Amino acid sequence: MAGLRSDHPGSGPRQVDVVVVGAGFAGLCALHKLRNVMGLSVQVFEAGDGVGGTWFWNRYPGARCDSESFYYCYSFSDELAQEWEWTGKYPEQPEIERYLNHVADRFDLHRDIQLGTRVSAARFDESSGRWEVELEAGERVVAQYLVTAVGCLSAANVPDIAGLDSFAGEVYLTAKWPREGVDVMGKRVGLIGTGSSGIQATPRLAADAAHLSVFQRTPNFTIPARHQAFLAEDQAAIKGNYSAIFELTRQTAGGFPYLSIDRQTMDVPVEERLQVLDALWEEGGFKFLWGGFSDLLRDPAANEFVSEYIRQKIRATVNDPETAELLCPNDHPYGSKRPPIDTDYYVTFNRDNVRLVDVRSHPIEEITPTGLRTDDEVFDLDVLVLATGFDAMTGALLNIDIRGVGGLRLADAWKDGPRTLLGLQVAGFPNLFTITGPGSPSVLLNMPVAIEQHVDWIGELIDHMREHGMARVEAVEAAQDAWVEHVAEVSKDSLMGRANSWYVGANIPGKPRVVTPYAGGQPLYRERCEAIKNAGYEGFVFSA
Ligand code: N01
Repeated sequence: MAGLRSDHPGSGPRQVDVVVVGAGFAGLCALHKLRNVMGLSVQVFEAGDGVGGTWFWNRYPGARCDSESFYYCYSFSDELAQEWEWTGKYPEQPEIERYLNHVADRFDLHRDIQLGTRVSAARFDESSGRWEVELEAGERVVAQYLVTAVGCLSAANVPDIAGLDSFAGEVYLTAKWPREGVDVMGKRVGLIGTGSSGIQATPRLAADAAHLSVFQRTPNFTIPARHQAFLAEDQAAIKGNYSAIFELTRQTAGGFPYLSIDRQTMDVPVEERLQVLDALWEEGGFKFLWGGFSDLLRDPAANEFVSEYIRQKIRATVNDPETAELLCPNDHPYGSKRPPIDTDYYVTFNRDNVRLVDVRSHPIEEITPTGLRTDDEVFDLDVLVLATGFDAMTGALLNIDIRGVGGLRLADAWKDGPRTLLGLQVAGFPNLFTITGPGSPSVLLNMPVAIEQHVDWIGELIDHMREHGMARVEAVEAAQDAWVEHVAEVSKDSLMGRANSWYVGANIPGKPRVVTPYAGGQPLYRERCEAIKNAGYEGFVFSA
């Protein structure tokens, strides 16, 4: 029976089949599949006071999804897809949070989600073959399987800037924005960070603040989103076509429902190339990266052509030539970092109350009680906003003290970089599954597609074990080594390794530099997952 627990008050820790850590897109999907569909007893622990994960925490002004609403959603239920009405192309955070709460209500998920509960540790007990999961408050729960759904971008990076604690004004992380909102009306605001979060927040903060100083260390290429509200006919067209849309998302390299074009940039005459880029610029969104030419992440010359096209757009938009030049990226190829999508970012620098401060040439020296000091100037601030990113892909996993066979700590197993088989399992950590883990395509895909594929694969594996009377599964070290090598190999074709981005861990001091997501594309990844399954889970070892 779904939700059945062998609870014996007073006779040791609670026992369930599965503990899931996190109630974002991945955790909700896992709970639905494992409990509602497969009948396992599942307990989800969620640190936040609500469901939503990323879409619970990142409620900063301007937070909006960069993927289009109609495919950035679950495909596992036709009824859900038909009944939910997205209001427009790129939903804002509150709308996605409402969607995920609706999913939790509709599939009766809340009763197995314990909110406000952080998992602090998990230890595999070899004698029982069970995971002992420890909560921050001290309680323990025992489970046969431990499924992490902790998100790839959830461990916020607080920069190590001298004096940060001394600031007498208000400090906010975009990644942990207060639920009650922040009023910056009439205040002097400083924003550190110009990644996707900073780029989305800048125009909104500028609109309300008395003055906004954007402290930029590295300029970023961003493409206009061109958000539009949906009309009734847009809704009808989407809903009438949903099964084909979802099917396509499972086939394309990035999990988007668009076929990519096999066209090499430099093979196309310059005039035509520019026409293609103009049309994509007008359309907006991620399509700019893959919808015109297929070689931007492989051919440096093609990439430079497109990078220069974007720089020209910046120069044409920003009135002050010096500011425009500072906004032009020149240290990494376009798309080698996760490309942000914006609404009115560059034009915001034409406002009288906004200033771009180049902290590459003049580094931040310290935060003072009254503001921020660079090596050549003092800035008086009332509010400091940190849009300084995440310890991506491994941070949230390693924040839990996970110990496998022989007490091996995950942090030690991964001291030179994460090692997984398919991004789903780790040798030495039986019955642990890492949804969208390092070594899987995850962040390079439309996330819900990546999540559903992982959850289905895990569910099938658990079914297989139940059918064959197996209680324990573990990745074989040699198979894991081969996968890690394959992940490194496929990334060599991409320019991704050239940027100092969170894709390679370069944003976190001391983190090993490894291209962490699987860059071989969704079709090849799915093919590998299927082949391994069809070969009786080759590379995994089972025991009763
Ligand atoms: O973080 P980032 P993010 N002094 O790491 C700067 C997803 N996302 O939260 O580049 C000064 O990209 C840092 O500078 P530098 C998306 O996948 C999605 O913006 O290291 N600056 C950089 O400018 C995205 O890629 C959506 O030189 C410092 C910035 O902080 C990912 O999350 C929306 C600094 C961090 O940029 C991460 O984006 C938002 C310091 N000490 C995010 N430390 C949607 O889809 C850091 N920086 C809606």
